[in-house]
Amino acid sequence: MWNGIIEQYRKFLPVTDKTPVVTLKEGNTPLLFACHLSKLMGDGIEVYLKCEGLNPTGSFKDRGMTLTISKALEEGSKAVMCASTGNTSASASCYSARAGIESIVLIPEGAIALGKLSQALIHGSKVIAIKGNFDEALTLVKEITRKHPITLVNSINPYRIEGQKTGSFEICDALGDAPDFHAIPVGNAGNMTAYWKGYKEYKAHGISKILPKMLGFQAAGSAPIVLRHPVKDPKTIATAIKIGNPASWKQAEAARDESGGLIDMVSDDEILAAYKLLAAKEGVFAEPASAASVAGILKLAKQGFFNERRTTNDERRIRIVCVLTGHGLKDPDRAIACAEKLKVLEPRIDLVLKEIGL
Ligand code: AN7
Repeated sequence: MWNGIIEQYRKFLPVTDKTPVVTLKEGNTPLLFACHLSKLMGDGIEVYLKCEGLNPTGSFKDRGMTLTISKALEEGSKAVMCASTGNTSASASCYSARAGIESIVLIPEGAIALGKLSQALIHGSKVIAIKGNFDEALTLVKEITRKHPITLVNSINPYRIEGQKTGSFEICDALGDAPDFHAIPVGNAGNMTAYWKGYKEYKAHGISKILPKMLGFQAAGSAPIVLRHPVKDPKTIATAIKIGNPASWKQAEAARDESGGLIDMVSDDEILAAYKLLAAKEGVFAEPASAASVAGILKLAKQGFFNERRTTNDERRIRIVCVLTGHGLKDPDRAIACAEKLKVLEPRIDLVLKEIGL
C-alpha cells in the first residue's frame, strides 16, 4: 500500500522514528506517455507527463509540505507562514489543518487562481491579501518569521526541497532510469532545484545510470533568470509562476549548468496553446503554469534542439519528462476564458440538432 512519500523514500529523507508523519498519501502520481505530443516532437522522441495535479491538494507542493509540516510538528512549532502565488498556500493550509497547527498565508491581491484561494480559506488558514506582488509578500514573510516564533514554509525551508526531490525518484522508478531531458516550469525555482537534487542522489546510490539535462521554462513576462536581472513588475497569465525574483535563483542556475541544460522563456500565447493541446489531445487538464514545460519543449523542437543532440548511431529513443505541476481545476476562470463561448438554447430538439449539425 502507498503511504505517502515519507514512508516510500524514508532513507533519502531527514526523518527519524520520532518524526510524526503528517501525510495525505501524496506522491505516486501517474507518469503518462503523451501520444500526440510525442508525434509532434518528431521521430524517436518520447514525451512523458508527470501529473502532479493528482496530489491531494492538486499540486506538487504536497511532496514538500508533508515533510515540512511533519518537521515543524516535530520541532514543536505552533504556527507556519508562507507567501504564495496560490499552490503553496493551498498545500500549507491543508497540511497544517491536518497537523493541528495554525497557518498564515500572504497572497498578492487579485493575482491568485480561484481554486487555490478557496483551498486556503476552507482549510482554515489566516489568509491575508496584500496590495503588492509575490516577491513583496515573500519579503514580508521572511522578515516576520525571522523575528517571531513562526515557521517559514516557503521553499527557502530546506525540507520543502527534500520532499519535492521525491518526484525524480518516482520518475526513475517508472522509467527504469532517468529521462534524457527533464522539462519544468520555473517560478521561485525550488522545484527545478529539488528535481536535480533527486536525480543526483538516485545516481549516487546506483539506482539510476544517467542524469537528465534540466530544461527550465519561465513565462516571458516574468523571466528574471533568462534576462539575468530581477523583474520588478512581472506579468503573465500563468499566475503560479508570476515571480520576479526567485528565491532559488542560484540553485536553478547550478542545476542548469551542471546538467548541461538551459533555462528559457515562453510567451503567454505559447503557454495557452500548450494548455489547450494537453487538455484537447492528451486528456490532461493542467493549469497554465504547468503547460509552460510543454510549451518549452515544443519551442525547442521547432528550433531543432532535440535532433541536434541525437548522434547518428544512437538507436535509443530520446525520453523527455514534462512535469505538470498543478491541476487545471485550480484555475477554472482561465479554462472558461479561453474556451469557445457557451451556447445557451431553448430546450427544443430542433435547436439542439441544428447546433450539432444534424
Ligand atoms: C503550478 O505557490 O511559488 O519554481 O507560491 O504553483 O518551485 O516555484 C508556485 C509555484 C510551477 C513553480 N507550477 O515552481 C507558490 C508558488 C505551479 C506552481 C510553479 C509553481 P517553483
